[in-house]
Amino acid sequence: MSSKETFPVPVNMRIRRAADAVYSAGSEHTQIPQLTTEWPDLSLGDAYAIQRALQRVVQAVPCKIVGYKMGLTSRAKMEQMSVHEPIFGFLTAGMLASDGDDLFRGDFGQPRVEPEIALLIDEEIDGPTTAAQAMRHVGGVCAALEILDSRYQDYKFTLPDVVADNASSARFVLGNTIVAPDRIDIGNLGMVLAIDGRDIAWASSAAVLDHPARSLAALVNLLAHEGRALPAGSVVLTGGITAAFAIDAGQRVDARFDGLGHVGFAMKAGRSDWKGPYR
Ligand code: OOG
Ligand code: MG
Repeated sequence: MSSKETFPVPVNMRIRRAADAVYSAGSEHTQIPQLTTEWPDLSLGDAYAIQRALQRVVQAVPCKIVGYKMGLTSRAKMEQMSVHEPIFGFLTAGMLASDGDDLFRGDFGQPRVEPEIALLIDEEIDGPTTAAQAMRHVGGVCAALEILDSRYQDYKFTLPDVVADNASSARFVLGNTIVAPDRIDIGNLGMVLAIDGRDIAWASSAAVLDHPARSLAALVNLLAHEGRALPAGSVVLTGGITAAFAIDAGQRVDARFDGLGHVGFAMKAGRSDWKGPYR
């Protein structure tokens, strides 16, 4: 986007350009100014239109969409980012990592990590729905760590900025223990997050909208608002239980959840051949 233009740029073109800007920043691990500096009246509706345009660009790569995530669903996260409304973004095959994988600092711009409950969706869910109805479509629950990497300078954004940037999504690591939802009460699971073997945060999954199932229902209802259903086979990240923590090369991150076991990764120095979140 250029501020030198003297004629009004049609909104569709602005949406397309904004999607290209966040796509390039994500692919090149660079940071851009917030979209709202040049587009101060960017609405939440426009921001989700940018995210959908980004999703179309990503699918054309082609890169597979493997699920969705909710963000800003806990008070800890809302206060940390000064954004007080839950949002969603999409998850790609390129973002997925396994428990124990090594990640590389040079593959990210400004990485932060947060512990989450992940839900594995067995059957399509079409909204509107309630938390209890939505949970009937969940086949499994597992522990997760999300690695966020805002494409905005100094990791600062407004609500529409972060929505347009696909909710800062970069990578996520799933734990290997998958538990059937009727075998565990995900409403109040204790969790400890450790960096380099030192416990740095403790929380209950109840921090996520009082119950992570409510986060799933909120996602389904937000998608329904756009005329979309949550596909069978989706992974859903329900949102950070604690604030997010910056991570650097040489650090190791581990989370332990009641009933869901452990999930962790090491952040190594250097770069890998990882192609970024959109490949
Ligand atoms: C925005 C993404 C928030 C969560 O779980 O709250 C999010 C950010 O904090 O960069 O993923
Ligand atoms: Mg998150």
